[in-house]
Amino acid sequence: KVSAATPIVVSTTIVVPAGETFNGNGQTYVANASTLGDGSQAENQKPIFRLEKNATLKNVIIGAPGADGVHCYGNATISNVTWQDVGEDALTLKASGTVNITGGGAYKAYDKVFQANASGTINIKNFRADDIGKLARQNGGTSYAVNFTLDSSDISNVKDSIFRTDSSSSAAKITNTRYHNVPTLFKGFASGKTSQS
Ligand code: DGU
Ligand code: CA
Ligand code: CA
Ligand code: CA
Repeated sequence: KVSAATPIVVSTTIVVPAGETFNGNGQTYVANASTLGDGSQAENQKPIFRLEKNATLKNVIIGAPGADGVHCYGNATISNVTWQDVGEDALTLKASGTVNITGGGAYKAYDKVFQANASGTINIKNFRADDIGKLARQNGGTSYAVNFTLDSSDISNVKDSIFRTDSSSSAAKITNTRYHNVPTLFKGFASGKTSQS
């Protein structure tokens, strides 16, 4: 009988320094619920990973509890990262920059998967998401510009929308993506700021 590898329990946020790469080699990381957060919808949980500017996170599985997932302070590369059971949210852009998310997936997100709390760009490619509230959300009531793109992905069982903003300067573009049970692609964007092909 093949048994799953024991998850690594993270009690203190793992910091990936500026410009460096953290390769999880396919291992599963979970939060210590009592120090980082239980992965509920309670705010102010801590991230399992904190990426400083131009850091890369790759080949990581984030299990439950997922706490506040991954925080990115500026540009980041996220490659083959799977959130098996998203906690409060999966990844937050905390300081302006471009986040390129390629491969991997996100599952069981009661509300948001990706959260933009600063201006910038969030590019999502070759991604799978299922059983989520929203794929990406710009922080409610903010007016800075966020550019969202989604390409070559497969998104299913969404409660709200794929991309949501309250900012008239933000934009979103979806290409080459399949959906199943997705009620709305874009919410809150100004006319002319969205496209789908
Ligand atoms: O509205 O700012 O959900 O980063 C209240 C908060 C909220 C954020 C966000 C996040 O928008 O906490 O998780
Ligand atoms: Ca939140
Ligand atoms: Ca969840
Ligand atoms: Ca959060």
